[in-house]
Amino acid sequence: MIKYFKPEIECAPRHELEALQSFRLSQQIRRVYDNVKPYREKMDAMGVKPEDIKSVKDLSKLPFTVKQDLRDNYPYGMFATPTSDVVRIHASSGTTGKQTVVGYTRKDIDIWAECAARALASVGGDQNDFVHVSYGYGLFTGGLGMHYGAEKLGATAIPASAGNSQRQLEMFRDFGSTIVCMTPSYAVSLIELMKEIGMSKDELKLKAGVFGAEPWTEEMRQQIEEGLGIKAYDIYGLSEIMGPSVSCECEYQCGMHICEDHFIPEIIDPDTLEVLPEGEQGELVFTCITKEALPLIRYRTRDIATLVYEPCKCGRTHARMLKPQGRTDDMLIIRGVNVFPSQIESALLSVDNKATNYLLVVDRVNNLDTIEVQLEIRDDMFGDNVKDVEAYKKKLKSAIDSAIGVGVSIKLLEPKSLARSMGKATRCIDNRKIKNKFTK
Ligand code: DLL
Repeated sequence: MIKYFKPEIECAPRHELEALQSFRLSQQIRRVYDNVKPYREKMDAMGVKPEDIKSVKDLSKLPFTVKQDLRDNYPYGMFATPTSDVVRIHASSGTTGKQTVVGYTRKDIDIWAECAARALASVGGDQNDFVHVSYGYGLFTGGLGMHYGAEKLGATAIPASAGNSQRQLEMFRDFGSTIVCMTPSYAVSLIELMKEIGMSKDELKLKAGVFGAEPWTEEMRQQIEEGLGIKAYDIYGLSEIMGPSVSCECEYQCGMHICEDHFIPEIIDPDTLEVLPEGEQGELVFTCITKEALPLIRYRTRDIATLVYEPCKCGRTHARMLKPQGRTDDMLIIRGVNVFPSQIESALLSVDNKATNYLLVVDRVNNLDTIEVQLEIRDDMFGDNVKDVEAYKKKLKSAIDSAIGVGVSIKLLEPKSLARSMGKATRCIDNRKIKNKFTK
């Protein structure tokens, strides 16, 4: 049975949804113009007044926002409310530059909890579920975001946070967890641990999981579904816009429904900044139409995705975003060819669907870019036959080379030599950047 948290909104006819978006957008732009100096300045510079924004069709008249705007106005300069109305802050997990601070009013927290409740309902959750939250609790939005969603749904939240993996597995079993929330890479390392300690998925009551905060492939989905005996759903979000549950898959697993009554999505060409037609891949941009504390307008996420507006079999009418293919800033340029780490992961897993412990090491040797794919071997993989090892390496190399159009080298590592992630996994080290930093 398909479950919804708020069917009248999630399944509203598109014309009603668009009318609501237009109304909220025009009100939001007025608020932002009056209360956020950097937006007032940007709009004035473009000659746009709040009264010019009457409907979603006027969105393209508005200025974009980028992460640097938040950094330039650190910490609270983009807030539209006094900090006395802000009941919580989180900070983005950016690895480069200054972290960015995001804030929420009480109403923002309520709306966020509702979006997270919708996400959990869309994967089949209800008040009978035990929602085990293994995203980190703290400045990262993952833990508290899903926790409030579970409570809003009326389910039982288990605030496990990340870490202490064996305890996590024991809690799954002893507390009867039915839905898990964690990064896909952490799920993979828990599956590995289950094998080591001899725990079977049949001892668990898990039925579904919402996995996000980092890119993952269909091959990895299959591995998690098999390893935990569940359905694995993709969930997306970012701190600047809200946190987890900006969008989430439904039981049909065919793209993540965006909470469009709160966030208007667009896809743009990151070079020309032109809005792209439906179905084209480009940079995802969001406008927050109900956020009070930090209402970002046309925020450029850097995530590369595609929007689909076709009605979904689940009955939800809200647009779906297809699995993000990576970030514009994650894209590697190897000898002039654009390569996304996710393409390599897909090729790797198409040859060996258990090969999830890998690391890409990019370097420049004699002025030539190189990629080494480091991959852990598993105890059960080969006997003593060196030929098997060579054949395996050859197969991997040829799948990856043809997927990305650039030759890679494969290095097999001892089991357990790569660090396991409990949050967002590090999949790529680009030594060219480190060298540039020091040679500058
Ligand atoms: O990662 C929020 C989140 C928590 C989402 C838990 C889902 C689950 P940030 O730390 O600000 O927020 O990182 C946001 O992570 O711009 C994407 O690049 C990436 N990301 C998030 N979800 C997905 C996903 C949280 N499902 C950044 N697939 C985003 C691919 C994702 N990338």
